Amino acid sequence: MSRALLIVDVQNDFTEGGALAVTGGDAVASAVSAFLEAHAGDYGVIVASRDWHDAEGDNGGHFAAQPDFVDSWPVHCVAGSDGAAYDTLLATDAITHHVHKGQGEPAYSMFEGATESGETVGAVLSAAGVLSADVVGLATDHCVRASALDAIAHGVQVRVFTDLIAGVGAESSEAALAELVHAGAVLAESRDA
Ligand code: VGL
Repeated sequence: MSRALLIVDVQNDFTEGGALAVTGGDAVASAVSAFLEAHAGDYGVIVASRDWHDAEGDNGGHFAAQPDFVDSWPVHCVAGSDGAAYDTLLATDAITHHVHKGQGEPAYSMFEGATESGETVGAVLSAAGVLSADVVGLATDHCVRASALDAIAHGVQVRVFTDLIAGVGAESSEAALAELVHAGAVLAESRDA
């Protein structure tokens, strides 16, 4: 029985100065690093995802010249680019599994991606006997939402640390958190960890 920390898309393109910057992204990166310094040892696995889109094509309609910022977006997190790298403020030493997602597809959830050895996040959690997971990262209303919903669907008890997330829109982030609570997630603060 163990606990997982799921760190969603803390990447340069989603933090201040990035192609699809989320306000508060840098603060989340720093706060997750501080949290890891104190709490990495509490977790059996620490899984971090990176959006890793193809440079060619529109990644299943995910990239658009005139994005609506709901279902389509400016070009971001192209595989291997600076924008796709973990934010420079994120301490990555304690991460046990690095997941890439979104090659040719939107893939909001880290459960749609795979580790460097080709495992899904679901397989990683099952193999480690994970029954509960804490979810942090970017963005609340998109990839955090989708990843947390998939964790619940995988049968894991989910806490979302509300001080370690940031969203694209205020209203859509509120709605995402309400949806997560309805689905069974607990909203907590990292100091309660
Ligand atoms: C994300 C918008 C587009 C995210 C990814 O990581 O939340 N948001 N692609």
